[in-house]
Amino acid sequence: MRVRIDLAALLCVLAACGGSDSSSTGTNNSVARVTVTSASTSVTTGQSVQLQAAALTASGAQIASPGIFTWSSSSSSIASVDQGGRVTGVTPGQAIISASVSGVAGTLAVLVTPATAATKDTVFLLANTFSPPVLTIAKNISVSFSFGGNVEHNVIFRATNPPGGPPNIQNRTSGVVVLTFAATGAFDFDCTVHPGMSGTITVK
Ligand SMILES: [Cu+2]
Repeated sequence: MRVRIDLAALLCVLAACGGSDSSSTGTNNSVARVTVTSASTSVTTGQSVQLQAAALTASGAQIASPGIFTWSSSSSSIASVDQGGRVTGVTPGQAIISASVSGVAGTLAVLVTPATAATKDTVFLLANTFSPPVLTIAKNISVSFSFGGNVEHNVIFRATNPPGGPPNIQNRTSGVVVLTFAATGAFDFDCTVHPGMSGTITVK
C-alpha cells in the first residue's frame, strides 16, 4: 500500500534511520548540515521576509524531504519568525534566526532597521562591527546604539576625544541605548570586547 510506504520512509528520515555515527561516509540520507538563506538579510520594522532552509547530507547533497523544520529567533522582541520561516521585524537590532530538523540547526543573522528614516542616527552593534562605523550628525542629535544577537558589546569613548562627549555604554547584549551628542568634534569609540571594533561620530 503506497501511503504506508511513504509514511514509513518519512518516519525513517525523521528518526535519522541509518545512524549518524562517525563512520558515516555520506552515502546515507541523514542530515549533516542545515543552511538558511534569504533574498534579503535585512528587514524594516513591521515588514516581513521569507527565509529558506535546506538540509544537506555530509557530502553536501540536498535532501529532498528532510521533514518539517522548526524555526526560532534569538530575540523575538527584535525579529519574530513563524513556523513557515517568515521573519517579521519588530524593533531595530539584529536577531539570529534558526531552522532545525533531525537535531541539526542552521542559522542566519537578520538585521531589523527602523521603518522611519532614522538610519542616520542609529548605530547597530553587530557580530564584530559597528554599522555604520562612521557617522556625521548635527549637534544635539541623539544616536541610538542598538544591541542584539546575544553578543556582548560595549561602547567606550577614547580619552583623546574632545570634552563634552556622552558617557560610555557598558557591556550588554540587547536593547537600545540613546546617547545625545551636545558637543562638537570627532568622537572615537571602541568595543573593548572585540579588538578592532571601532567607530567615529563626528558632530558638526
Ligand atoms: Cu563588540
